[in-house]
Amino acid sequence: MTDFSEVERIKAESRLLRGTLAASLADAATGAIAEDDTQISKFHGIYQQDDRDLRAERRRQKLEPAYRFMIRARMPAGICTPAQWLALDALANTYANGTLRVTTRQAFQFHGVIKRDLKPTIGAINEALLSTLAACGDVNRNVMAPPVSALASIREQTAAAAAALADHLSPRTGAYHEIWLGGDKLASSEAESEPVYGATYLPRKFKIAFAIPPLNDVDVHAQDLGFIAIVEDRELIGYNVTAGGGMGMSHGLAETYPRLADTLGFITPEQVIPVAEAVVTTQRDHGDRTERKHARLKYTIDEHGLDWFLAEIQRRAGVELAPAHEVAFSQRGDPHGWLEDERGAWHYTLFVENGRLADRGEARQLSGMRAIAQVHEGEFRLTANQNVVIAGVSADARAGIDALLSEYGMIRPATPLRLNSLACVGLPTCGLALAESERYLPELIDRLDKLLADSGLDDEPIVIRMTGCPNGCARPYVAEIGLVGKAEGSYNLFLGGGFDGRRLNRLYAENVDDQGIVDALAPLLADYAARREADERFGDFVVRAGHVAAVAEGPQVQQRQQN
Ligand code: SRM
Ligand code: SF4
Repeated sequence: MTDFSEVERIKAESRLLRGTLAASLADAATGAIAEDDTQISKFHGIYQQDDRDLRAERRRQKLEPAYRFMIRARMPAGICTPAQWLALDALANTYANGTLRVTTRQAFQFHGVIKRDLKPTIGAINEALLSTLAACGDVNRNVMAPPVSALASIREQTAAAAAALADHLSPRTGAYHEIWLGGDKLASSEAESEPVYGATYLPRKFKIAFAIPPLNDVDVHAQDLGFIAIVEDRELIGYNVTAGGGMGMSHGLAETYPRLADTLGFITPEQVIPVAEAVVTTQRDHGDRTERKHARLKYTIDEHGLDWFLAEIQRRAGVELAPAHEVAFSQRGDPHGWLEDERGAWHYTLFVENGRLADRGEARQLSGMRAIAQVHEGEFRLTANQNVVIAGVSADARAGIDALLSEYGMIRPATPLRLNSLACVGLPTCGLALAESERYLPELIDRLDKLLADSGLDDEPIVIRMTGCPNGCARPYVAEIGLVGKAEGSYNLFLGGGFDGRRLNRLYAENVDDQGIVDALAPLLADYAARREADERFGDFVVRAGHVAAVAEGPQVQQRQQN
């Protein structure tokens, strides 16, 4: 295995994800787990981190870093019940840092859990009938599907398909039950098998989303595999299949790049699972296991060519894909506030800035959601835009929800720019962050809002996204304004992404600080206000006006960023 990456060795020796995790958890001499286990724990939904705000001081005091763990609970299509919400909320306060974090993949994260509290936290998540298994790691991650659609039955069908697919692609190892839930130890893992993944799982993470046009809230073209619902006469007739999307890149490594998915063709709803399995096993067998930075499906497709890839999928699935249908996307943001669906059920989308549910002064979104969960009879759905939908409210129950939203100060005035903003977690928990993200974007938006107001653009829903490093967790390369951390206080500014998520943006300015961002955007926004055409989006304008170079439109677009 000499050519294989170190993580491949760790997986191969892990006995289907056991590693030495049990011993690591029992070791009271350190707040950390063994180094190899930090890779294996990801498959169990756990990341070892340390509080980076405390690093220097801990070092000065000659203490080990303040090790804390992030736990991710996955939920296909972002759906959970009020009882599950209450269980997670209790854990946030008992074992985590008193906040709940909604992620850009419709999942929940807990931050700040110490080692000895991992077991009770994971036990309680499972008691609530949720799981952290495969929330991270080289496997299929949380499967996304739209949380709201005026077409209730189509939403239901895509959510059910997402759940079935998540189940089908879930690891089969008994390690999770054994380590976290007191399940019986197997004498040997040889009795077990991973029918889809095999003993070394995938070369890298793998991501799937369902979308219902015209809403592209899940950024379907940024996913390894996408299913775009095709609806005729209000009936779901099947899906366009897309493959090869991904955001991650590394500064200074030109062979890494964000890429939008290609469209492969059309399939019927019954063909979703065989086609998905064919894509996953193709990536399992042909993905790069020597270099993790080059191991995502997007690179496998670029190496082997799209024709080869399509032929391989069709052969493995025993399915011939039909020509894709025309689709148009016109919106990516969530429909904030109340929305009624075709069956007369009401859904309230609550804006949660950067996904952090917390109590801050009079704005008590965490407590407010707890109060709502105590009376709500429908369900909750997390959105890929880091918001929460209080779903399935009867007309009679609306007033009660409204009263709680206002009692807990949960609705704060927010401009369209803020409502269309996303920031990844970044500092202080993310070990890969080069710059602030979640803690900084709200302030920057205050300043940009002033610029927009000065140019009479306060009603413009410009999509702005920030990440603390180039990995792209808030999908910044499909934003109209993308800010990607390079170093403390310094960002690369990308402009010109398509409003519909179907065009990558371009690098516009490097290493800009707070004032540099404002200075770079001020003349562009003024020009936009002066010269834009009717209904022209900012991302389209900067391309048309020549502020950034044009890139090809359409699903096959691919752009290698300048580094
Ligand atoms: Fe991510 C790694 C947070 C969505 C691309 N991501 C990380 C880690 C786990 C850092 C690490 O490896 O040590 C971050 C934990 C931070 C923390 O303290 O919580 C992290 N990623 C997140 C979340 C929480 C961002 C958020 O603010 O919501 C999202 C959790 C999603 C979930 O529930 O599963 C999150 N990450 C994404 C997305 C968006 C998406 O999935 O649609 C992407 C871009 C799409 C893609 O995968 O290409 C993304 N994360 C990455 C990458 C780059 C992967 C690559 O191909 O290069 C890394 C780094 C890695 O894997 O080595 C990464
Ligand atoms: Fe961390 Fe980078 Fe992802 Fe932000 S984009 S959460 S800084 S890995």
